[in-house]
Amino acid sequence: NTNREVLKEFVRPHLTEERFRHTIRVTDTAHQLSGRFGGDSDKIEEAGMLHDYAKFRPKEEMARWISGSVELPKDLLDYSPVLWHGPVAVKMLEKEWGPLQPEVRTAIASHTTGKAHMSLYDKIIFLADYIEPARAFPGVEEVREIAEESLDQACLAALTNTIGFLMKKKQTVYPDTFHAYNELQRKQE
Ligand code: DGI
Ligand code: FE
Ligand code: FE
Ligand code: FE
Repeated sequence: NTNREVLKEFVRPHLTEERFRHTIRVTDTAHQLSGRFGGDSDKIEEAGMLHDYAKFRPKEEMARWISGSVELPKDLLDYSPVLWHGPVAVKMLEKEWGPLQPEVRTAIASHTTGKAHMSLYDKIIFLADYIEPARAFPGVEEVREIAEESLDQACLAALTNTIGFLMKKKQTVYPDTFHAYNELQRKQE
């Protein structure tokens, strides 16, 4: 796949070797999920390969992208900087890569927190990032099993784990993470 090669060489200089390998695993996992649940493979490929593009940008630089953008939510600045790299990546990529298709943009922007009304692409990238084979979070194996059957239920399980983990560590939880959780939980009821 030539596009994958182009994407690889584009992202590689921005990532560590370990993060680069994670990026490949997320893209492969997203492809597998897409085989099960649908979606266009070129969009999956692009979102997977680009999702952590901004992961190693300095905090100050990411904060400037957020403050300077009319589109990015300013309340991100009240929450952990680990949440910033997704939304910031879409702004940086528009400048440094080129226009992104809307499905690719939102999948990258929401990959860390989730959000309400996630699209098929948002869910696939969010879940692939959580269950890629090298992930070893407590409970990840159960989420992998659920992902064999249901994209919504697997995302819900991942969100439940993440929220529980953050609360246990007495960390704040970004509201979009609760919105994603609430919506999928309601669907189950
Ligand atoms: O970039 P990756 O490491 O591949 O993965 P990611 O973008 O999903 O980031 C994972 C981290 O983000 C993990 O430590 C949990 C954290 N996280 C996810 N949602 C929230 C959150 N941290 C806070 N403080 N609040 C959230 O809502
Ligand atoms: Fe990430
Ligand atoms: Fe994630
Ligand atoms: Fe990631």
